[in-house]
Amino acid sequence: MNQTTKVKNVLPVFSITDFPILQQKVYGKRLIYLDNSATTQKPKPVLQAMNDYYEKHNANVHRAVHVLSQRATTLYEQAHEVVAKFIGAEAEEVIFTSGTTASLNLLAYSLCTDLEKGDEIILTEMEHHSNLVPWQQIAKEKNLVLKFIPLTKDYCLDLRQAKKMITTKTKIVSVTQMSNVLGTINPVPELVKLAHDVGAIFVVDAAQSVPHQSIDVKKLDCDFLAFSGHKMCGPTGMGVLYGKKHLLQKMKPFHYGGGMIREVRWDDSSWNDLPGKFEAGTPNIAGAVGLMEAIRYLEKVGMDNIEDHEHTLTAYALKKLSGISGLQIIGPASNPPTSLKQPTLLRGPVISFVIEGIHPHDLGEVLDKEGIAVRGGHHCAMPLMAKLGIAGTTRASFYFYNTDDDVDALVKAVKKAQELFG
Ligand code: C6P
Repeated sequence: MNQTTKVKNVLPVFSITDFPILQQKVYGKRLIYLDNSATTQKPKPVLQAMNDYYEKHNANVHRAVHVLSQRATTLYEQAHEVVAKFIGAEAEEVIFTSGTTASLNLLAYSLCTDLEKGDEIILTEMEHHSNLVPWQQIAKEKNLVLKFIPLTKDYCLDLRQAKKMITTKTKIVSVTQMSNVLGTINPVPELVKLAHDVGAIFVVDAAQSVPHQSIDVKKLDCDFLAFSGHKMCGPTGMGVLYGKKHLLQKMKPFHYGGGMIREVRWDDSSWNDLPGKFEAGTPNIAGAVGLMEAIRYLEKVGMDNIEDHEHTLTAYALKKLSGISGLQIIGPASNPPTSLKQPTLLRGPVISFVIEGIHPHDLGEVLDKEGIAVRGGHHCAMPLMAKLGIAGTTRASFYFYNTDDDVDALVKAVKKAQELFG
C-alpha cells in the first residue's frame, strides 16, 4: 500500500484512496475529517467484504446444514478468532454485541445481580455516559454506592485518591482507557492491580483505545473489556465484549432466546457454550465480517505505525493549537517526547478545546463551511463538563489517515472563526 499524495507527515503504509468517502469535496473544499472519536471512515476492503458477504454467502448462522449457512457460520466463527487474536484473547472469550454501549449494559446488569446494599462501584469523573448511566441505574435499583475517581488539575486521574477509594467494599471498578473528551490515557495496569488486590472486578471501556494502540488483554489482566467496530474502520452496530472465560462461565446470560440455549424444556432451559451463551438471536453477521476485515486492514497498516504516527501528529496539533491566543486545551497539554509505547504516555489523538467568546456549536459551523468535520458539545460526558465548569468543547479527533496538513487547515480555520466572531 502506497501513499501517493504529497502532504506533510503522512503514514506511508496505506493509500488514502482506500477511503472513497475522503476523496470528496464539501462546500468546494477538501473534506478534512476530524471526528474520528465519534466514528471512523471505512476502507474499500471492509466495504467489499460486507458487500461480498451479502452477494455471495448470506444465510443465518449455526442453524442449517445448507452450503450458504455453512459459509456464513464459518465466516462468523472466523471473525471471533480474528478479533480474539487482535486483543490477545481466546475466541470463546469474545462476545459480539452491537457496540461498547451494549457491552457495558450487559456487564452492568449481569455483574451486579449478586451485589448487596452498600457494595461499591468505582468509576472516574471522565466516563462517557455509556460507562456511567448503566452502573448508575442499577446502583439506584439495588442501593449500591457509586464513587468517581477525581481528576487532577492536569486532567489525569488522581491515583492517590484512587488508592484511598478502592477498598474491600469495592466490587467493580470500571474505567475508560482513553477519554473521548480529554484524550487522557489512564494507567489501566496500576488500576487493575488496585482492584484485584481487594478482590474487585476490573472493566475497561476501550472504545477509544483499541482503535489506536495494541491491546493485550492478558497483559492488562483486566476482567472485561468493551469496544466498538465503527471506531476502528469497521461497521456501525458491531461491538465486542471480552471477558475472562471463568467469569463469563459463571455469569447468567443477559438476553434469552434462540442461539443461546443448549436445551429448552417447558419449565427451564440450559445454556450454550461460550460465546453463544451471550449472543441470543440472529447476530450481525455482515457486521462481524466487516469488523474482521477492518482488523486485517489495521494489521496491514500496523498498530505500531498507527500509534507512532498519531503520537507525532497529536504533538504537532497540540503545539499549533496552543499557539492560538484565546484558545485553551481541555486535556493534557503536551505529549511526552517518548513513544506512545512508553509507560509515561499521557494522551491520545483526541484534542478538546474552548475559545473565548465562541460557542463550540458556532465554531463547528464555521469549520464545517471550511470542509472540516469536528464535534462540538458535551461529547456524552455531561458530568465531566459540569465538573470542569464548561458547557462543552470543540473536539478534533484524529486517525492514522490524518496529516499535519489537516492540522494546518484546522488552525487556519479556527483563526478565521476568531476574526469572524471577534
Ligand atoms: N463516543 C464520541 O463522539 P458506542 O456508541 O456504543 O459505539 O460507544 C460508546 C462510547 C463508550 N465509551 C467511550 C469512551 C466512547 O467514546 C463512546 C462513544 C462517541 O465520543 C460517540 S458519543
